[in-house]
Amino acid sequence: MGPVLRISGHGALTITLKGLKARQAAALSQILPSSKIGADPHPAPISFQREQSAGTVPHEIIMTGAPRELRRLSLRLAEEQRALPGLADTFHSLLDNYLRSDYKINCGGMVLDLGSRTHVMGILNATPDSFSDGGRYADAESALAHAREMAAAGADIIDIGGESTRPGARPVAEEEELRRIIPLIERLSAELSVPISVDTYKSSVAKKALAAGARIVNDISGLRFSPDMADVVAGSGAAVVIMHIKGTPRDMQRDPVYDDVVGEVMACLEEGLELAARAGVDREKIFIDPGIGFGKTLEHNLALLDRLDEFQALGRPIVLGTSRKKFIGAVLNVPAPEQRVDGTAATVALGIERGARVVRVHDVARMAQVAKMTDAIVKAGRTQGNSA
Ligand code: HH2
Repeated sequence: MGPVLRISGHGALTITLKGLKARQAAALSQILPSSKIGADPHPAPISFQREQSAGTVPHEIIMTGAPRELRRLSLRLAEEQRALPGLADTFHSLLDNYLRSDYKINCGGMVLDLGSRTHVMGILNATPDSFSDGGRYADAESALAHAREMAAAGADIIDIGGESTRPGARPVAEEEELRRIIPLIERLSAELSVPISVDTYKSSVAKKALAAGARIVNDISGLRFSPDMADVVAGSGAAVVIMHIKGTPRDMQRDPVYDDVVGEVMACLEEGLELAARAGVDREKIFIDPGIGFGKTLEHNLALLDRLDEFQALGRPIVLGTSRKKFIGAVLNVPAPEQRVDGTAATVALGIERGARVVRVHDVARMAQVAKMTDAIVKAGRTQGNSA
């Protein structure tokens, strides 16, 4: 029998440093080969690649290595403060954020331990026109029954919405949105032991929902559509989901264009985090969400999913909302949303592997199983020593 060769991409991370000045790139190039040295008898080396750029063009360095080796490199960089000021801190916090999984979110007094397992957010659309389940839970009794059923099936959060934000949807008047959701929030927050989240971008609705017992504000506009939404959240002690959208539900699917969809969505979420910070929202209460289907083509959605792990660099837990969405129907050629459950399962499993900590889904019982199975696999990988 000949030699056995094995290769695996598992456990290696790639860090790209852009915009370096020539002397910084030169200083880093000096350090990088020597960062192979370590106490480990079989250190995984850091490989690096320096983009050759002429004159004043910023340099780029791409490093690939095991998390433990990159951590060692960050210590080595700290010794080079003079040549590379601030780089060690940035590098260190980037790694910390990327590898962090111990999030505990205090939602108005109820704590979600996201480090223990992936959490499932069950969708309750109290609307006549949602893309997948519009009209099914428009009357209070069926909505309450469905929420109870989702909680019993393993939902960790119940997300209640009174306005569809599907592509092309028109806004609903505030009074109508309140009429649809407030009685449900009052009943369910008193009855269930899981937090209730309110899916709204209107600060006036969020305020009343929080008073009625909601503990999370899920804002598809990332605090942008209502100027005082961040203030409402800050003053309440509630947690908040900052989601990315390009445009408004009405116009978002009219030919959305990005140069670099992941980079642009990340930058927008970062701005949302800054906006929240300025209003005094506790950063430890914030979830981020790339907003699958909100101003994105099929290719954009697939790229966001494939590179979802990059959002971990923002240091906040990722919510992923792919459930039954149109891009799944486009890939599988399945027009009926309720027949997109297997496709949803694929996105949930892959999303968790890429770092999603909360999955927002219609089919709670089935996706809770998918999440549990995926968690077990991911955990097995971690205990085999891929962590830093
Ligand atoms: N997607 C929808 C609504 N709210 N919130 C977050 N955080 N992430 C999402 O991806 C997301 C969301 C759209 O789905 P749905 O509620 O099922 O449909 P509709 O807007 O038609 O009610």
